Amino acid sequence: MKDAKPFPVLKNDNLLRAARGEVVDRVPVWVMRQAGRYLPEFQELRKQHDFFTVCRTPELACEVTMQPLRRFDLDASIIFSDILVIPQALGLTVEMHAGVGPVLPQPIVVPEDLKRLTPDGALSRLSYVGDAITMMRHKLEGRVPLIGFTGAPWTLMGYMIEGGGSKTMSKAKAWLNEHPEDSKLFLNLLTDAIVDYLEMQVKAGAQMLQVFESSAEHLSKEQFLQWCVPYLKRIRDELVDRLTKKAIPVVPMTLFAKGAGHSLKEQSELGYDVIGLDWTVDPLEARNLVGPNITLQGNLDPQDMYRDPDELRNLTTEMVHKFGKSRYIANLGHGITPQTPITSMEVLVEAVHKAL
Ligand code: 1CP
Repeated sequence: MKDAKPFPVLKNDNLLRAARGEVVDRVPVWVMRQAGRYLPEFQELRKQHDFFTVCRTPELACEVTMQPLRRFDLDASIIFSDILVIPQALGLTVEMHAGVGPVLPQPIVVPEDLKRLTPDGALSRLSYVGDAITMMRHKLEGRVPLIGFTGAPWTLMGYMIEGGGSKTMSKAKAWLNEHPEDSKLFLNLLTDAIVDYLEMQVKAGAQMLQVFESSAEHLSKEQFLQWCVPYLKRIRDELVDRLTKKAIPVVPMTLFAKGAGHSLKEQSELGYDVIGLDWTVDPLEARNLVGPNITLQGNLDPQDMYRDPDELRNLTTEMVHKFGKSRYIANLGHGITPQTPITSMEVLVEAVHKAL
């Protein structure tokens, strides 16, 4: 992007400072899925446009990314997209069915099906995400940093085998047992695509990256260490290597492995700056396990957003007190759910900022 306009100067960099372990003015807060169905203006826009049309049209993706920032005093934005754009770019059809979620009508059933995937050219089919990121950096006018993201290999493999979301991921888990060599091939293929994709996002202007290993919750500790950790490490190492070789500044990275509180120490050794926690993890125990040099993110139970405002305020304050002001980014322990009252977001954000 030789002739590209420089990006506006960042005014609120508390998120990036927290990620790097620097002093913050206030505890930064953002919310996973902060753009989405709990916002009436999102629902309104979705009536006019199909989900993936929103993802693929930079103006629409930016509009939706901006929606929560107009309402709440958040410290970060996250580009509107979905983890399933990678399976799409690899040649699988992905549909978004109302009330169901993502559906992949021709999933990967047997190892032979891996031949249907089209890694060549996948990155160019994702260029619309880069376009949205670059546009969003300008539209933000430096107000807060912009986070880019990806699904992690095991989580993407799960959706691609199951043909959508699954309560058990049993077909994908059966693959790990029955086709271990092909599982490695599959996970490596996804890892390669992910590294390309994250590099592209950084070049486009992403100031921080989050890797969602949301389906870690279906694996035992042993399986997590075998089927997630090596690929998560490869993503971080290869991305840093590539950016460094090209003299592109490395951005902070967050690993959110839902349900992997059994392996916090192992997660802290993978090179990520930030470890995201779900609500099953105690903040003080997490800090003891990861040590002082990792930033923690999380971890209010999304269900607490349905409590009355005083209770929510108290729970949030208590959480922030437990984590403390240094090396901490406040968030929920998973995505905000569609029926959440708007006022709960206001209470949460204000309580985080006032806690310390
Ligand atoms: O019709 C709609 O509008 C669908 C709702 C929706 C939204 C708002 C989906 C379908 N995806 C999204 C956006 C989205 N997805 C973001 C946007 C940025 C933000 O504001 O945070 C992000 C970060 C994601 C990531 C994502 N998609 C994850 C990882 C995070 C997590 O929640 O664990 C996963 C697992 C998905 C898959 C997915 N996409 C959509 C749904 C409903 C699901 C989950 C389906 C399931 O497993 O049951």
